[in-house]
Amino acid sequence: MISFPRIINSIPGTLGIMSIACSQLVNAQTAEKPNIIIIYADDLGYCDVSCYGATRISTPNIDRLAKHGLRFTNAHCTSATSTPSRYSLLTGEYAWRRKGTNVLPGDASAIIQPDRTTLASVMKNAGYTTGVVGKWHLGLGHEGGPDWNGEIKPGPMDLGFDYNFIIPATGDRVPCVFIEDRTVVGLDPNDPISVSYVGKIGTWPTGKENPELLKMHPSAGHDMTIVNGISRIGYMTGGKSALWVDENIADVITGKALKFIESNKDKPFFLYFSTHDIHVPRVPNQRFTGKSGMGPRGDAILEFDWSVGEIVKTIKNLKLTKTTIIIVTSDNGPVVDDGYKDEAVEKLGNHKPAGPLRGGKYSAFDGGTRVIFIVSWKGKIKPGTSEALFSQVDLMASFAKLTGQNLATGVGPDSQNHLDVLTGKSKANREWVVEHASNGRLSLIKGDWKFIEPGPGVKVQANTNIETGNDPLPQLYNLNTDIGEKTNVALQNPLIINELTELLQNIKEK
Ligand code: NG6
Ligand code: CA
Repeated sequence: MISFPRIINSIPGTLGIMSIACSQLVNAQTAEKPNIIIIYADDLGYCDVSCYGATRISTPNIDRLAKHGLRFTNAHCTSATSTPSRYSLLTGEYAWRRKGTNVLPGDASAIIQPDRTTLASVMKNAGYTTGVVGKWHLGLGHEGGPDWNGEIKPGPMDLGFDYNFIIPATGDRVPCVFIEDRTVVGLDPNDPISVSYVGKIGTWPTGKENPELLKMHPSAGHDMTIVNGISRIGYMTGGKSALWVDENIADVITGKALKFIESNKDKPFFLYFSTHDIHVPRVPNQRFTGKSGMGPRGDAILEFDWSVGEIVKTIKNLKLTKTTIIIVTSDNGPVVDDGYKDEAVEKLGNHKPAGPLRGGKYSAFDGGTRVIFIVSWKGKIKPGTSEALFSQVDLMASFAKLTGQNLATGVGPDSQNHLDVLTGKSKANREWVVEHASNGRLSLIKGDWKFIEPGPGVKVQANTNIETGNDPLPQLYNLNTDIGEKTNVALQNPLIINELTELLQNIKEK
């Protein structure tokens, strides 16, 4: 068993054998090396868990973690959808600075190149064993996409992860297979996989042609190849022995995460555990079916809470509680109907996934990007609530600092070190954060103010029924008195509009 605190020397030179990415880091002396686990939910709303105010649903494991840790009320992912938020988390750069970083199809090539320093390579450089388990959604392979039947490269292992067990894109996008290290898990070479996002390939039925075969029907899109009775986005054929079973995804990936923790318990590890819950299609294990009374969306929240509980229990059993930082957060805000008729709308009742916030996933309003954010580190982080402004983009610089490293110039360009805010030692948070809506619109939060840049577009997204935040005029809200962004006070505050417009422009041009 490891004694606490663990101190490891990062000696430049002896680490010279490590990847090119590491040469972009400046190693510093001695530092503390707690294990770090980021549990990254998918589409979980600000008030989808009971410690953030949900009353119809109970999430005891997340609540317990919050009770013993620091619960942030003003923490943000960088974008209102998955790919860009994950891009920022791993690169320390706002995704809107780069083309091609919006929601990716399942056959996209890698959007982070192997020469980039990532959150994982920063941790690896500090001597950590690094792993990613769960949803990836950052593309794989060279231009033209991954070779599903061969070696899948570049992938997480080329971006600083020693281990990966991933869902290539999303649960609702083909191919519906897991990848471990560089190959598709359980693939029979005599039954190769073909994937297309252009047109139908092979003979497998589609939701459009054979709706009678479906166990869950789409409400929008999602009418292409049927896998396990659910039609998806994209077409695939082959790889029958490798197909995942939706009901078992949480069990499988939680199991892999636990195994990674157990195998690395004696040395510092970094685990990015990125769950499929509570994204569509929502098909939780039968243990959770009907348990929330809110249909599959609520049941998926219970399943997510279970996954969190398994991680916490394992850390406790291994006596690693005092040497492990656990973060629980989400890639973007909530959506109720996200393209399947899964009773989420009908059974929502008075549950408000975004609580007092306006909008949700995809939106420029805070419902899109203000997320649950809980940090626990027993003995090091004082339990409580933090109202500090915090952004996921800062984890890279903050963990570099924690492990005694400075990021070289140009690395993680938008990531700032706010370790003391993260650990509750300081309230001196970053001055502003930028939020990015799915249509590309940017917002800026500075102090009490939230500014949404003007632009065209519909006010309400057709299928999801979510308010986009689009307005041809600038919007300004005082989040301190109006967290629901109900009263636009732009006209009354022309000087603030000017200041924030200019600041946002400067940030864009940085
Ligand atoms: C949308 C999908 C939605 C979801 C989203 C990405 C339709 C109608 N909607 O295009 O179901 O997959 O993309 O979600 O196809 S995310 O959380 O991965 O960003
Ligand atoms: Ca998401």
